[in-house]
Amino acid sequence: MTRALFAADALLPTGWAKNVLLAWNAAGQLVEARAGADKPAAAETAGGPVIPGMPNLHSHAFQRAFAGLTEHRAEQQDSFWSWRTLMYRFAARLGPRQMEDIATWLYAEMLEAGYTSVCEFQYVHHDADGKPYADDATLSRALLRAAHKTGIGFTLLPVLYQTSGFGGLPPNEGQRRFIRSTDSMLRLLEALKPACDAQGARLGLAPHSLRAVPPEALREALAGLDAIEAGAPVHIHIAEQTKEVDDCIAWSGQRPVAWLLEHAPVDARWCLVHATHMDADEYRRGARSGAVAGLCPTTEANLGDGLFDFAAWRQHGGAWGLGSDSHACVDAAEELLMLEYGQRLRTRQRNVGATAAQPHVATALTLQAVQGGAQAAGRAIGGLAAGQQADFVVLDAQQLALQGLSAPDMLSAHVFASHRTRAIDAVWVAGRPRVAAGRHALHAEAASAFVAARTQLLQD
Ligand code: NGQ
Ligand code: ZN
Repeated sequence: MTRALFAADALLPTGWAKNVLLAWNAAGQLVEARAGADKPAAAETAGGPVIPGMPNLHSHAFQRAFAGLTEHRAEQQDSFWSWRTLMYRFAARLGPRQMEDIATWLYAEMLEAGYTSVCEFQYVHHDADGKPYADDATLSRALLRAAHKTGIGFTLLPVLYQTSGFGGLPPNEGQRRFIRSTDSMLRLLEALKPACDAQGARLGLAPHSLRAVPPEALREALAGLDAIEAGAPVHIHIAEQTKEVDDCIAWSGQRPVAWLLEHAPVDARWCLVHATHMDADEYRRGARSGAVAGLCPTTEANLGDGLFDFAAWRQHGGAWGLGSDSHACVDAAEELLMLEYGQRLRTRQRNVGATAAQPHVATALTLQAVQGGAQAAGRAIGGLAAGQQADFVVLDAQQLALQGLSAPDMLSAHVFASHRTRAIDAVWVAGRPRVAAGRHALHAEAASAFVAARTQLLQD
């Protein structure tokens, strides 16, 4: 079995290096990532530059089957909230088989697109009537199976959801499949823990948002979580829409991020998903808390959320990573492109994502997003270094956009000059090849099961 790969060029945490030998153990963990190495006779040579696999820190898998279906006017002035009404309607009929088939195709797509792990923010818990399944963990287990089949690394974040708005507003009809008590949430985590451990997945908790989780429940859930999985990741949607900010101020006198920082022990285990609308003080305190900002550039654009102030966050040393969220787009390179372009449009400058240490935007952004994504996932997937999992992507040096370029320019071309084509040759997770010649082994069968599931869901 292959346990080593030799690369003429590889992106290490410190930057691009030449003649890199990647070697890993039977558990799929890198034991070395050494530059200036000689190629061992037995090692395979990568067909192009090797970059670290991108962790995807935010996914609602079932929404992949809904992508593209709300791009027409439904109200005089469509918004995030009118999209959400349609999304709830779509989610209302989803069953376990469809969940598994949609997620299997999605995770295969993710692997083909350069993501090697995913954090699944899983909130559809109950059956179509809102009653718990006989096995309460049914839909979460469907996602675990999909991850296992495709080989993608996994962090499962069961979602706590109790109210429809700040101040304890009762949930609405469209939310009936999401609702559970804090106690039943903790029991669900206990039930899922052995299944996660068995496949090397990390278990965490996602209080959906301050809209959906009252302060008391947030406190109790966090206290209970540590008894089940100490230090587990905690992800929350925060300040995505200005209405959410206004409602939070009306309820508490504070903006959502400010409220959270004051009332919860926000630190490096936290992922603040979206955090789109913050004032200067929230940027400073949020970044310094050590939490990861979970940026989902294409979904945030698709839903009309607004633009995160990337410079303000990074100025205070803020960690960040990428999520594909609603999966309007499933492509790590396109998320980087959208992030950088949003900031260029916002600041009327170029190469906003570059840093003092790393002038190439795609390289600088990739390294930071891998770090932040690994932190949010709560797994050792932080890049090409000993002790991290052997998760990596081999770019296709033969792709027209890349041919004849230096390694940093090949990554730039992958992100900025090859949209809607793929410049990925191979993808490895935990030292196992999952994508070869651009295709996942399950590509064909997973694609037809996905289309069948979507067709069922759209029939009435
Ligand atoms: C979600 N998605 O949970 O799927 C949310 C919409 C909500 C995004 N925020 C629902 N992108 O936030 O209430
Ligand atoms: Zn989300």
